Amino acid sequence: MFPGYLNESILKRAQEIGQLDVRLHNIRDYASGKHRVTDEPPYGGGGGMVLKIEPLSAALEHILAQTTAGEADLGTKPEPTPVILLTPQGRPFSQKIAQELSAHERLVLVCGRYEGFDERVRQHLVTDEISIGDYVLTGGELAAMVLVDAVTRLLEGTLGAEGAAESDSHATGLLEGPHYTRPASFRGWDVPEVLRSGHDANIQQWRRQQALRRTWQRRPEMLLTADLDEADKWFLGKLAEEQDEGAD
Ligand code: 6GU
Repeated sequence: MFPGYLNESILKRAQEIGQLDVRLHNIRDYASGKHRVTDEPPYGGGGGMVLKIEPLSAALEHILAQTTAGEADLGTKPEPTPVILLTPQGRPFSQKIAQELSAHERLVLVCGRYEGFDERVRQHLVTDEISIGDYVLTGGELAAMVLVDAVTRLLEGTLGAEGAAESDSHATGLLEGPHYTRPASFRGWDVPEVLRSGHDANIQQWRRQQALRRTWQRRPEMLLTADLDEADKWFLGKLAEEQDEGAD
């Protein structure tokens, strides 16, 4: 399920430059008995299958004992290694959480394709639970890849010339404003004059105001926690006035 996405573009480059090392482990390999059973019906009945604790415990024990490429850094990075269960019941994933996680030398992501996990997994084996949104996926794998992607692009050197993570939507607490490239006019649809003016201060101001405008229009609640200066607040006041006038 993972190699296709891992072997393209930025995640591929991150591995080539030694910033990302993904190791896949099949929980079944840690299950005992001829049939290597990893799931069973729940105590008390009720249908569905539940991930057993022993194979996951054995897998985690093995994985946490492994060394990482950046082993020397382990002592200097936040510890202990987060062991993250991907589940719709987890805390909602966000850019802020991606930033927190990117400080760790190593992350362990636990994906299940089960009705549920034995509750003792939550209580004793994992340190965190994360959801990528309020909808249900058939398994945690896609969610794990979402997390790997969002964290990897924050690591030094991964974006190269392609972009700066600092100005991304959400990184600043605001949505990004619009971008344009050539041609200056297409079917009479023109690029805003200010962007072609070469006047850097005006361009920076315009970009900031566009980011504020877009956030105001689409995700106004983000403005409550964004880092805003006096000029930003003045501009938002103007947007509010515009809206009031429109309502008349
Ligand atoms: Cl992390 N896992 C599953 N199975 N479904 C989800 C999810 C995770 N986040 C949102 N839906």
